[in-house]
Amino acid sequence: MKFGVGQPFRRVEDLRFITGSGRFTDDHHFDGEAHGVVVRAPVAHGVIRRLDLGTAREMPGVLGAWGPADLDADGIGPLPVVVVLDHAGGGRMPTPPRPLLAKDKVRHLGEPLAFIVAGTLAQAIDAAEAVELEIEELPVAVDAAAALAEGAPQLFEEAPGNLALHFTLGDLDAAEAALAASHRVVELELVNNRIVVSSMEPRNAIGLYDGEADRFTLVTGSQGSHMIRGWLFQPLFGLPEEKLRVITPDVGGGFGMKAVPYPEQGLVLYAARKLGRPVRWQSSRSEAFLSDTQGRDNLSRARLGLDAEGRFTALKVETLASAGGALSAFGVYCPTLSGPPMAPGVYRIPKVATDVRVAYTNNAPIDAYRGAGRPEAAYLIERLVDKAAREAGLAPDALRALNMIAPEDMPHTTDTGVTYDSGDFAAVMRAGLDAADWAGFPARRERGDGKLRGIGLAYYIERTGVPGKEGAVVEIGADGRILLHIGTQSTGQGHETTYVQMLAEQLGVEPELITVKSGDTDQPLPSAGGTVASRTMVHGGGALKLAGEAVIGKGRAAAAEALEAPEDAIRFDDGAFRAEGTNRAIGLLELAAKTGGLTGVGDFEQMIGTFPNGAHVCEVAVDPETGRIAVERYTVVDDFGRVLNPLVLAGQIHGGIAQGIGQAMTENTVYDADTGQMLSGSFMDYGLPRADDLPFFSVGTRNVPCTTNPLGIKGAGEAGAIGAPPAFVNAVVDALAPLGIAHLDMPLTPARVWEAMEAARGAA
Ligand code: SMO
Repeated sequence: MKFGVGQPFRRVEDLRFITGSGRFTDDHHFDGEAHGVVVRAPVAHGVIRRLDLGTAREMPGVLGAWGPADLDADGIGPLPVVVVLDHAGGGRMPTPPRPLLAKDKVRHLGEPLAFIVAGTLAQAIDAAEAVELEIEELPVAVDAAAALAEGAPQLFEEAPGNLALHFTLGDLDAAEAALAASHRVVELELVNNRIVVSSMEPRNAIGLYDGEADRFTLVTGSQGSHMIRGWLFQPLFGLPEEKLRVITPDVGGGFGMKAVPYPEQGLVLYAARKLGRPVRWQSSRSEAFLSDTQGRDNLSRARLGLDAEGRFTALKVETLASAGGALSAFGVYCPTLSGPPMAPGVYRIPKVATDVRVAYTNNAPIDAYRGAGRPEAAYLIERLVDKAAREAGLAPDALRALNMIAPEDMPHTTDTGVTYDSGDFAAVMRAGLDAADWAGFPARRERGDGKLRGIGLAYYIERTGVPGKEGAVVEIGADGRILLHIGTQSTGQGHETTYVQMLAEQLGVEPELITVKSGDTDQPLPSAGGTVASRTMVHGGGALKLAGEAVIGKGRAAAAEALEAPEDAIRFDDGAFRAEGTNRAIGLLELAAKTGGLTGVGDFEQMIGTFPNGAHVCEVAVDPETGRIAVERYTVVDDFGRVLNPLVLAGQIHGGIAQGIGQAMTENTVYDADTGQMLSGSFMDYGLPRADDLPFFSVGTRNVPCTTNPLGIKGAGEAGAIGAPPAFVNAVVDALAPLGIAHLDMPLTPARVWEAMEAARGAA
């Protein structure tokens, strides 16, 4: 089947996107709509002495202006915190409330202070500038180490010492003892740099209120309309969630950042009810830098023990992580529940323990970013193993092969309590090395052009999937059109294509007949979980399969009647029902026309994650004069269990690698340590990677089917961003090793590399 599962079926959504006919939130307009602007904190830490909206309210065109006291008076609650844990030593972590508009104090630059709505955007901006504001500035702490230091400025009264959460995993003493008994201990301290998520489409929200029905509608770019409704509405408005319909149309990038609720989504709903007219808010790029949740931002010290043969004995990690100046929905999730369990990577390590302190800091809240903790874990272990190989005088691939969990050990439960169901890491690594011509690198290293060349290998594994349900409904109309309702949300990945492909194959129909609908809480779905953690094809694909089976089941009953044969004699294949032992048959679509339509519902639950894994091999050339790095070759071989569409998959891997190399080479969120002002607040200062920073990628798979979901697949959305940073940094360190450089912290900008080379040359 030319469009069947496994085929490189071209993306069905691209015509719409590349011809400008996508329909994003900002493309939606409503009669009588008004424009909202958020007044934001111009300082990173301070006491609000005065917030006077009087002048702003008198400005031309202004319809309303609200501050925190107005929200309080109307009983609007704070944003919810979804992940709340106990401290390692006991006692619940504090959850200081995060109101939609800051009360009394501001704790990060760009924190919302007031919401102004006017007839035009220009009027709202003018009025926002007329807000009278006095903030008494306080000293700041913009990273976790500074925030946890003695005498650091205190952000929240509820969190003494700025400690958001103290988290441990594993037996710290046992790991320490195992390290002490090791033949060799390799130590590494590294930074995982803070990243601005940089979605192509900045955030947005349009609020509508129907007074007669007493019902709200929110149009907003998100990673799942149901998810946002569940987390946002009840906590804020205290109303049952049926009172809110959330619509998410086309979305230009989410990457975890749009999985969480934001103040502005509540503000437009609040203002819409106050004014009785639609209120829209669209983030500018500058606001996105200040107010989107950001990713990563932690500092780790890790020690890996080896025995005399090079076998790993123990791993101990101590991490300081930033939460930012407010707790986002999953604020503490990435450095605790998500990253540390994956610390051992693909290796047999008998004792693994992690100690994490998450701190409040005077900058944007931290939350999920493509991989959400697993990239941090992979970066750490893969840098550490590379350093161990160098110190032990072993080849990096040989040391990895020696320690990899073997296929015959599957399922394997790590000392961190994670069970890998399947995988053949050594074989996939070998395939990656072969594809990259690893063995041929020595001949490529010296080319007489003065460049310092290096090759880097990283073998990542990650855990996908937030446990839970996903529903799907397949409606075959009497007109032969097929509608698939699903609750996952594409933010550009190409879900429509893959779903169409899967359903077309299952039903034996032409793909053109199928339309995919998602992003509306009014859809008739039994459940909906949204798109996070590379879960869409496992969860949504599972739901689709069940819904397809259900519609075929209904068809079989109807076919039995139409063909005058017992139901158990009806076979379905290639789009038609046939009565066994006869020549009678009826097509699925013909049957739908006859019966006035067929509907099938699937509700799929998956509580176990999948473990995609693979080898990334990167080759770089460092200019010894300028420190500029050219990525010359990049090769990946992944294990995704089973490939649904190699084109869509390659797109995911390409984007992931770009984000991973971006973090490792050019991207860095910088806040001034003295003032908390953002020094990287635009794309002039923040180095998003450009096309010419990246080579063509060679991507391939060597799949080992996943045993814990019916499709046998492993989630692929985040994988590229997880393998890339360690492969890239390992390559650069390989290039610079002759100078005696053993580690460099991301991002490896020309300035940073040049400084390191200068220091090394000076020391030599
Ligand atoms: S970083 Mo993702 O959307 O779980």
